[in-house]
Amino acid sequence: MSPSMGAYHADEEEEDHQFHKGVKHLCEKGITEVPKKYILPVLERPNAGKDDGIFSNNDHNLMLPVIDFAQLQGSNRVQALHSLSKACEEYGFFQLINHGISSEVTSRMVQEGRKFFELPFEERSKYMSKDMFSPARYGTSFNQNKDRVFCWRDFLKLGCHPLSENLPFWPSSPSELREAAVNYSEQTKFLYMMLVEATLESLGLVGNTKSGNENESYLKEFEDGSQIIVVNCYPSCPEPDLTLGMPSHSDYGFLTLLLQDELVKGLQIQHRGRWVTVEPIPNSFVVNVGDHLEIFSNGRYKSVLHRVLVNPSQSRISIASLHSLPFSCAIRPSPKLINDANRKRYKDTDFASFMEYITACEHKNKNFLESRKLDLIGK
Ligand SMILES: O=C(O)CCC(=O)C(=O)O
Repeated sequence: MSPSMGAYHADEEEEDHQFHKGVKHLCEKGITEVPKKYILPVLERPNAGKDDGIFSNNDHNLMLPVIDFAQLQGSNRVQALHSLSKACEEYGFFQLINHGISSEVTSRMVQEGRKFFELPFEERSKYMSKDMFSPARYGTSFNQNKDRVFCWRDFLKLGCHPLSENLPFWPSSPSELREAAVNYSEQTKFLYMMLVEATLESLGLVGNTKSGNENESYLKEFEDGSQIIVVNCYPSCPEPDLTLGMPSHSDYGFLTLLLQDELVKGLQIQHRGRWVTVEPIPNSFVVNVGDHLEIFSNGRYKSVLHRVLVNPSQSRISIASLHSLPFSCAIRPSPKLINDANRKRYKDTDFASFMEYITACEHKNKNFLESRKLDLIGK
């Protein structure tokens, strides 16, 4: 190799190293165009297929089904459970209003999350780690160890269960982040447990007609389940048509509670073969079915593909609270939902297999879930 070739590779490596520091860092250095590292192949760009009507970008906004949590917990529960069930079957998503978490708790979480990304890079970088199980992890893109093309997102992931073991490792700056995140994680966990109970009831697995012990043992496993809070930061992007904040993916867990930016849209879900933009509703959570719930419900509830667009003039923050069963627990179709007419459609799995899978390959679309499907043809 000639000395100049060596220098060329060293330059490329140095440039690649820069991208691993995150999009915020890149923007702080001042850019007017999207670097090659973030440019998606034409068919994966936000407007691909727009002209032939297959996908839509800005022209199709979607009001997700709305579930009123107050009704779910009140005298209208039966009707609300029916709406929840239909939303999980047809959209895999719904917006939860009247959820009981105060706007002070949610806005403090957003505010402290935003402040974290405003810290000098040296402070943020203390939490950079390749360890997927790290209790606090600052990173960029979707899976920066595997992604060939990077996406326009930085994140802070906080492990929340058990809180006492994770908390000492969370960022100590900004000074109020820990307190805001503790409140937020406790309140979203409580809300999640109420939603789990409703979800299991809508599937006919717990409820008034079951014994107290039966209901309790079901719910105990969920209570001990995993929770990760992800603060997503999408800086404004000079060429938003060339890249994505997050590529098309489904969530691995049971349910995700997402606090969307109330002012800046960006979340798109795949619905009836089109990409549609979710209209934010102030003071609501976007709730979505994850892969584990699709498996647990034996395919009745759908873990739906979604992605995030970026914006030319405004940065965007979202906070996802991802919940599932304990890391060690087997994820399988509930035996009570399987019979001759509804055969088992998914192999048993667990969180460790998911981690192994994403560590070994680029996570794209629903490929983990696809790998768990049983071939029922001719059986
Ligand atoms: O930022 C958003 O609206 C969506 C985030 C998301 O899809 C995720 O955290 O998995």
